This record gives sequence, C-alpha cells and structure tokens, in this order.
Amino acid sequence: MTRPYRLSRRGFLGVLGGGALALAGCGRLGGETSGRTLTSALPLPAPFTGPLPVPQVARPVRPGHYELAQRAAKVEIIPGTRTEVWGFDGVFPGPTLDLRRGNQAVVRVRNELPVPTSTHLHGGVTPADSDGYPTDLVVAAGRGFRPVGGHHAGMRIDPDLWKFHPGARDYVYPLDQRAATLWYHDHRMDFTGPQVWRGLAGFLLVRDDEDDALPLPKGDRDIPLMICDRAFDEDGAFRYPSRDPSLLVRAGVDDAYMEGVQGDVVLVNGAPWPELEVDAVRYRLRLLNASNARRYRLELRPGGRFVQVGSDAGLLAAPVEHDAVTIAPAERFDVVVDFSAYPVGSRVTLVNTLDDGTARNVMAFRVARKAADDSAIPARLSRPKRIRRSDAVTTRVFDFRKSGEWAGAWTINGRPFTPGTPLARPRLGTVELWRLASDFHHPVHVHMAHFQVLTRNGKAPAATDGGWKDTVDLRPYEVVEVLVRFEGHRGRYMMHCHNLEHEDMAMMADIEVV
Ligand SMILES: [Cu+2]
Repeated sequence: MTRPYRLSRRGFLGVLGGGALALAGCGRLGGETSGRTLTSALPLPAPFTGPLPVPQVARPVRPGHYELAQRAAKVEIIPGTRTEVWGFDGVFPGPTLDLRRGNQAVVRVRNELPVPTSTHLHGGVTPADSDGYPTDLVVAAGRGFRPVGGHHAGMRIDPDLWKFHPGARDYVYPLDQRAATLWYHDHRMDFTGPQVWRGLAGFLLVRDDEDDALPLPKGDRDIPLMICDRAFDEDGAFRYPSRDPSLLVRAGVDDAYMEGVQGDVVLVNGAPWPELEVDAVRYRLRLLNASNARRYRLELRPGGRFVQVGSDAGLLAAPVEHDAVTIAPAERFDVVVDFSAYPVGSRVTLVNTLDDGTARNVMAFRVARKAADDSAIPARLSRPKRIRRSDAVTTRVFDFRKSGEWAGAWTINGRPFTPGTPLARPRLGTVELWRLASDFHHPVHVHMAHFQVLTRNGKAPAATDGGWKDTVDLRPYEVVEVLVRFEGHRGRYMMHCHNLEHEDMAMMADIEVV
C-alpha cells in the first residue's frame, strides 16, 4: 500500500491501538514527539530509588589494543526481574573506551550473538573500512548468514558490499581529532534499532592536552550520562515491536511504530531513573541521547542552568548558558552544572519537559555535602576552526521524508538506501553547504565529516546548535543549512537519519569522499 506523501496527523497524535499501546504527549506536546511509546507490562520502580551506574573503563589487552565481546547476559534493570541484554562484554552500556587524541586504538570486536553486527564509532574520523558500514558484518564463529531481503528485497545488492568477518574483526581508530564525547554502537543493515535497543552501545571519550589544560571539573566530577528509553515485558525482557523477533529474516517494526519506538522507562547508564549523590560543587556531565527515537528537552528542577562547554565534536569556543537543552537521538552536550547553587540535602532532578508521562523524569542528583571546588569555567575554551558560507565549493539539497513512491520507506531525496550508489561525492579537503529539509523530526547524522549549523529556516541557528557537530535535529517542515568539512579520509561513508526506526526503514545514503 502506498503511503501518503505527507505524514498524516496520525503520525503526531496517533490512533490508540488496543492493549498496551499508548501515545506519549498527546495534545499539548504532540508536535514534539518523534515516535510512538511502547508501554511496559510490569510494575515500574519509583524514580530515584537506585544509584547511577558509571560504566567501567575498558583496559587495553596491550598498549593501544582493546577487545570487546558482544554477548548476551542477564542483568537486573527493573528490580526483581532479569533482562537479557546484548552488550559489549555483556554489559549495557558497554565499557567506556577512554582514549587520547592521536593515539591509535585497535578495537577487536568479537561477535558471540545469534545475529550479525557492525560497529560504528559515532563522531569518529575513522578510515572507511573501520567505519562500520551496515553490510560490513561480523558473524559469530560457526554461524552462517546470508543477506535476505529485508527492506532491500528486489533492490540491487552489490555482492562487493556485503562482507562477512567470521568470529571477530579489528576496527582501527586513529583518533586524529579533537577531544570529544563519542559513542560506539551497532549499525547493522535493517536491524540497528532492535540491536541498539538490546544494548549494543557504549562511550568512547577522546581526550587531548587542550581539554585537559582547562580547569573544568575532572575525575569523578566528569561523568558520561547515556540517556535512553526502553520498555519491558512482564518477565523483565526488553520489549520492542519487531516484525521478526529473531532479527534474522524480516526487518522492520509493526506499522504502528513506523515513526519511531519510544519506551516508557528512562534509563541513564542502563539504570531506571537513577540518583547520583554529588558534592555541592561543579560537575561536567557528558549528555548523550542514545534513544532510538525519543527527543528530550532537559531542564533542572527546582531550577538551574546548564553551562554548555562542548557539543558533538568537542569544545565550544566559549561557554553558552541554557535553561533547557533539547537533545535529539545521537546528539551530545557537554555541560557543567554547579550544585553549590542548591542547599545541602536537597534533590535536583533532571526532567524531560517534552513528556508528561513516565518519561518526564530522567534522573536526580542528591546534593550530599559541601566540598572544596577548584574547578572553573573559563570564558575562552578553545579556538576551533571557523568556516564561512563563502568557503563552500558546492551546495547540495537533501530532503528527508516519507516517500510516496516506495511503500513503507523513509527516504532521502525520494530514494531509499541504495548501498554502493552515493548521493554525493564530496572532495576531501573541501567544505560544502548542505541544505537539509524534513517532513518530520529527523536527527541527521553524517559519518566522518563534522559540520557547523549555519541557519534554521533562514534564521540564526538555535542556541544549542553551536560548535562542531555530527548530528543535527531537524524538526517538521524545517530547512537547516550546515557547512560540512570533509577532512580525514576518502572512501564510502554515509549520512542518515538517527531515528533508528527511520534508519532501518531506508533513510540512509552513501556519501563517497573522493
Ligand atoms: Cu528520521
């Protein structure tokens, strides 16, 4: 059946299905939601009753070499139940790779899962053969796999594009890039949504001398926060509306979830609505939205400000204060929060004002005690390269929308993902102006190349659009201009929507850097 060219109102306000289906943010907040909420089938814990976990830092097996095994494990996420996660080293989030600029890291990923995987370092300036192309797959030892149709049945599938590494493969990360909060996650063709949902994601922090030299909060006052939503079955299993729960044959989600899958439980570093005990001092919080589809507008209660020091691809030139930070899937915000502004003994909550249900709460901070604070936020943070509109050698337009031609697909310039057929061939060392247009909420991500946001609907960008980025939040019927700098490596990369259900339903394109 051909779907209408424009999304119907159903996309935003929804038709309530039976049973467990419910929509978040009906009415007032409807236009801000970016998917349909799947409701958990078990009693949910009260918020702020468990501690915030901080992922373990991965240890090298020898200098510059790391090994991560993707495997299933049972963990307690909802108290009293066990959830099977598919985690790097069996944990979710995976171990944090804490690395330094210019020190190449080789990460051997061993797949012990029943499905193929591809691991992408999001924000990494990575050679193409280590970038985690969706058909460049690691298959568990002893398991056969051949590409079946999925959404690509009947499409030209170039056999040169499908690679199968038996058991394990090495990903080489030169990390010749500024200090930044990156993350690694699964990127398998057609099945990224369910595989990330099951837990295949972790942080990779790039550090450098410039960042280290700043008096920003450090050590255990510098905390990565992976925020994502999930839903749970009666027995504690992750609930996700896959058409094929084996994730082997049929791609996609139930039609009702075409716009994206949201959960009713907010996890931070894998724990539901956790609480962190803090000293009454400044903390650097590295916010990552690792949700499949959900956007958050983060605010502090009973009030307070985020001082943003970094964006997706590293430090800003100067700090920017925000009362609220809207964070779309895959975006990162490095912010400093000063807890000395709150009385000792008080609780500060991080809330999501785009939701008025259970996904309104995110986490809490318990201000435990006064303490010395030698941190500061300097007025000047970095001198990132600046680029101007006049630097662009080419202008390209990319239109992200649900296609009228191709049933059930999300497309770019009317085309579903066609591996091996690039939508653009930018030249290494150049800057291009890309005009991104959308029909819905589409967090647009470009691999390898970083960009700066130039305009939104012909006007100045949002206060939260600053700095070098790799993901930009397009809102419905918006046109965003970005200046993309192709610096790093030649080869086949991609750009795509980072709403993972849209990504799995073909909203991707090859970009060949020549
Ligand atoms: Cu999208």
